[in-house]
Amino acid sequence: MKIDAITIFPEYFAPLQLSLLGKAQEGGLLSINVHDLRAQTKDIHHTVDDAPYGGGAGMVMLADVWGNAIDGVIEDGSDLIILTPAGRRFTQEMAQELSVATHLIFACGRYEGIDDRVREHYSQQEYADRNIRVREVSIGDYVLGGGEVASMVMIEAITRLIPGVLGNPLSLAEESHNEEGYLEYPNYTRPQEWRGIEVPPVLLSGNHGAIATWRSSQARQRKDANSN
Ligand code: JF8
Repeated sequence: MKIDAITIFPEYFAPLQLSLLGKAQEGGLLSINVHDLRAQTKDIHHTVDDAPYGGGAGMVMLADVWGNAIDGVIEDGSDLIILTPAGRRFTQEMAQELSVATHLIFACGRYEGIDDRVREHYSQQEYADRNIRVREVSIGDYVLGGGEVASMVMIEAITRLIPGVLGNPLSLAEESHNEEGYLEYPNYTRPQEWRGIEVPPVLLSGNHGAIATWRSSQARQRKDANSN
């Protein structure tokens, strides 16, 4: 999988070179390239924004600068992901869908976001004919200062599903047993007693049936207790 992220703050993406993602890139399973949007500007002030038509607070990012940046990376089969609080909610299901993509482009806006003609342009039939899909995505119902952190959340959730990127492939097989794709029961490791609190005895019983039953019951209780 190839990932291109376009941003006015490339330094935000430094953590993607660490840990398992760094290893995956060294191994050639994955390549992540971060692009400075300002490299596409032609004026002396490297302008990326302007006041909104119709008035209102804040600034809107320029369609032409974004168009030039995206044109520089887009190819047949690309998925163009535009981060916006108004987008479709990012879920584990969407992560699974995107984990089989060949090329993801993350457009990370700032200010009041990107001129909507960018979304409209790359949604046109000529791009659809090249198997290019545009999605507006939000990672959740809260307001961030820009798309950078949201895109890193998505990159972590998506890339860990690529075979060989996650350290331990068995944990993925186990995850697939529940539809949400994560383990929701409480976990324990040594010591057996810590600050007067014992590990639940069933986990030491060696009875794998009883352990599975206890874990699903705990998962249910925990889900109920945390349901909004
Ligand atoms: C932004 C550009 C977002 N869940 C989310 N909350 N806020 C954002 C977001 C994304 C892009 C921009 N402000 C300016 C906020 C996502 N994804």
